[in-house]
Amino acid sequence: MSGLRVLVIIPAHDEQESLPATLDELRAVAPGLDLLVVDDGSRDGTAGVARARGVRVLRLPFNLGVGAALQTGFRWAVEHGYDAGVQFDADGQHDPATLEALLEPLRAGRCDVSIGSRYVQRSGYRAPAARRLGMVLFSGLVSAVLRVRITDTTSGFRAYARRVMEVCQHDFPRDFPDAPLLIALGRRGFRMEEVPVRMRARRAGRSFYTLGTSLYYPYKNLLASLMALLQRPAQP
Ligand SMILES: Nc1nc2c(ncn2[C@@H]2O[C@H](COP(=O)(O)OP(=O)(O)O)[C@@H](O)[C@H]2O)c(=O)[nH]1
Ligand SMILES: [Mg+2]
Repeated sequence: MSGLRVLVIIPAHDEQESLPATLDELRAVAPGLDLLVVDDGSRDGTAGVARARGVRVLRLPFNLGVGAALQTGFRWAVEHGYDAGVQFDADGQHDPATLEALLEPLRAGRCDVSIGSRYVQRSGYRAPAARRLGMVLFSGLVSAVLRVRITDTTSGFRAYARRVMEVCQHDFPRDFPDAPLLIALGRRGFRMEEVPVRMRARRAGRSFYTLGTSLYYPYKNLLASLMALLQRPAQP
């Protein structure tokens, strides 16, 4: 399956500062991959800087959040015949040099979702303390439920096989596509594998994990994870 058609889906919200360098680097390092920017109701020039580079842009009418942006990308990928989709941050945190390693388990047919993890191997990345605590909690929860060790549930660097995107285009957790998404996918029988990656600091702008969201997020995410556990998986 080396001839996999891959779409790199880049959710972007007010990322005009970071996006140009992110797109240029992707083009330089992974020239064979198609790029799609999903502009999530940005108020800045996000769509413009992408289009100026000839990159296709889907614009959501207003801010719907990372999950909806990703789901939009999945739907587009399925409709346009892609075999796999890669979720990739607009802010330059993800290194395109590790894209091939991320895709390898999919190409080899070992799994359906491959997750770029900061914690499989020691890396220079150190998240803020509150976020680290949440990561330990959710990695424990997801690993226990799915009986496969997932160290990085909030990683936004993942590759999804077409069959996963086919399901997710219709059925997708609201808000954060983190632990609840992994639980829902695992319960549908999709196989997951982590690939060690290094992550960098974002180039500019702010993470959507602010003080407010990092206090609110764990409660909401825990509830959403429990919901994902209770829900009967829809048949694909
Ligand atoms: N801040 C924010 N980012 C969004 C939204 N929708 C899509 N994104 C994009 O989703 C990606 C991940 O967000 P980011 O703030 O980098 O999260 P982090 O890497 O987990 O700290 C970035 O490329 C954002 O531009 C949204 O509603 N808010
Ligand atoms: Mg980021």
